[in-house]
Amino acid sequence: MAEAEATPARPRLYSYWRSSCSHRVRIALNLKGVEYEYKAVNLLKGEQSDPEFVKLNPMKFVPALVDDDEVIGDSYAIALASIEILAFVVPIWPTT
Ligand SMILES: N[C@@H](CCC(=O)N[C@@H](CS)C(=O)NCC(=O)O)C(=O)O
Repeated sequence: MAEAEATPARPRLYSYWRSSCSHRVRIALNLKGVEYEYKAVNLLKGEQSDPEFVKLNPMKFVPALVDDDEVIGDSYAIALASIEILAFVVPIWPTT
């Protein structure tokens, strides 16, 4: 009997709906078809200072993308990583 294939863990995106930096990342990830788990960090409630979040991103900013034990804590870096590092199907930039 074939072993069940393990579902690869999706990256977790720590984000806040009013954050323009987070908008940028959500647009990039969605354009690239990257499935991710959305984790809301309510900046108005100060959740960026929660010790658990600070362990992930000591800069206390959203967005932060967590994939396994790697954390990218800057929206431009996440957008670039989504283009260059992860295996994507749809190119984000025009090719011609
Ligand atoms: N250069 C960073 C800036 C991130 C940033 O400024 N995030 C804001 C929301 S757009 C934030 O988390 N602010 C939390 C705070 O000011 O306490 C990026 O582009 O990701």
